[in-house]
Amino acid sequence: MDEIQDYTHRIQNPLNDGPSGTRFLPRVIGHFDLDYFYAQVEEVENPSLKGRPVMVCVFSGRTEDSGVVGTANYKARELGVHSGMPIVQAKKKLEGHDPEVIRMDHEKYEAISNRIMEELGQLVDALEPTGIDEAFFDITNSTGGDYSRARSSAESIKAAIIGSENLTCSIGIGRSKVVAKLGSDIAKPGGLTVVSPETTESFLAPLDASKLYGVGPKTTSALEEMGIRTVGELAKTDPPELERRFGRKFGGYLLAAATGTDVDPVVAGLEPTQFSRIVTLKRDTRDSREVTKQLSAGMQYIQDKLASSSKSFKTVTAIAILSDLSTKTRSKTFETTISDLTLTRETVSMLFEELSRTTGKEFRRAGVRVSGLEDVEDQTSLSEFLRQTR
Ligand code: DCP
Ligand code: CA
Ligand code: CA
Repeated sequence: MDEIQDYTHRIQNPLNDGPSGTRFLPRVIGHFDLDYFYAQVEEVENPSLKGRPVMVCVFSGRTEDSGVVGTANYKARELGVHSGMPIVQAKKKLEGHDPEVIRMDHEKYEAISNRIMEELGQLVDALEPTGIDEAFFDITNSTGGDYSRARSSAESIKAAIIGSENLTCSIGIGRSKVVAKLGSDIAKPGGLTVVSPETTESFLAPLDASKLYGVGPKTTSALEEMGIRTVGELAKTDPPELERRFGRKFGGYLLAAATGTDVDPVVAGLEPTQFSRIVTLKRDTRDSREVTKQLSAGMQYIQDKLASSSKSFKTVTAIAILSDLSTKTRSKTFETTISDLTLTRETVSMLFEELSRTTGKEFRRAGVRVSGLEDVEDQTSLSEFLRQTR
């Protein structure tokens, strides 16, 4: 029972009431993140790629090689390639190493992601996806708050994903979301970090504060100005000092994060992977300007969805439903994420123009979809924190 005594921020768990009616369990929170996700998917699909540097790229289409690397396998990373690097530069790094350059296929990765989330949801008490290849989960009840059972549980999850999709992931287990997330980061690739309640403080202290969930570049430099670099230093800072600089809510969160006592719960629910809107046109037409105009309200709706969920997108798709009711789509994937759909009006219009040209038919209905959703930077889905401050 030592672990329970050691845990200062106890969460009452009504589903786990003991005979006396109340029982406190140390929370067991996990975070899982798939290893080099898009590139690993490509390796699984084509095993001959294993051992070779692989990068999955977004081509902008301007010149043959213009665009950026979305992700790369570890072989390519060892040679200096990273996400966001221009393709031309990455190719130079891999010269003479027999690289494989693959075009990003969002829909394929999303389908795999959806299957994995579905499966994981069955293995944990609550699952909260936070991106295409990661999720928080709660296993307090199913482990009875026991950290050695939590370790077996995490191992079963890893085995399940290998069994069904042949993909490896990294998992962190701890008493809070922040600890769990740090654990999975450190475990990459393929590992498992279990931080028991009693080792939490010593685990956190030496880490860079910038590694904390929700601490982006802006917060990091503000902390540096205050002379705070490590999580241990942050943990020892006077609460009023943090509150003055960051406000009561975020200041309080930072301190909790640094001590592994952030109480943000795992909120079950599927993270949206796309937003879309389809309208029936006033009359059948192939005029792309007219179609885009009639989609204005739909685009505004998607814009509002993006804003309220703090999401940006990578891919925009024009959807055309022809008079014979067949559906045709045309997409564009951008090099960087975009948070304002209205800025892509021209692109949407251009995609409809292409659809009009290639189908040679009139559209009855038309729609827009944004996908490849990501959290807007510095606003990671600390769901509780954001809900309160928005
Ligand atoms: N991604 C992207 N562009 C970026 C970053 C990521 O397209 N700038 C995509 C490709 C990644 C996926 O999102 O495979 C998941 O992102 P991660 O940050 O989790 O990175 P990886 O899974 O690729 O690598 P790691 O093993 O470090 O988690
Ligand atoms: Ca990943
Ligand atoms: Ca990730």
